[in-house]
Amino acid sequence: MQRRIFTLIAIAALSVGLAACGSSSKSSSPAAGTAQITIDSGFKFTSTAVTAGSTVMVQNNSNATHTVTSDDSGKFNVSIDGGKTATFTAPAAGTYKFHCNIHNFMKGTLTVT
Ligand SMILES: [Cu+2]
Repeated sequence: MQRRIFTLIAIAALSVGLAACGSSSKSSSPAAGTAQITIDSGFKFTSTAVTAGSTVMVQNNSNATHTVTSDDSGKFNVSIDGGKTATFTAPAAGTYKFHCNIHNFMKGTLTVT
């Protein structure tokens, strides 16, 4: 009985270790300067095509906070503080129109292949 509990603890510790390892390598993979969506100081989105399921990096080069929010609700929605970056997971292949929730005039399109 005691041995069984020890085994369970060992398995739990191992899976935590694996999860930590997986997340650390994931967060370091998008190198600086490879943002797929950028926001310039003119409140404009620029985007390049991304692959389904990949990590999409958004770089906010303005001083204001913006969001990248899919027009089709729930596909993606991320808020990026001025001068910062944020990431989200690309949805299934398709063409997605998106906007900024804070500035309604800001619109962009993300192509997922
Ligand atoms: Cu905005």
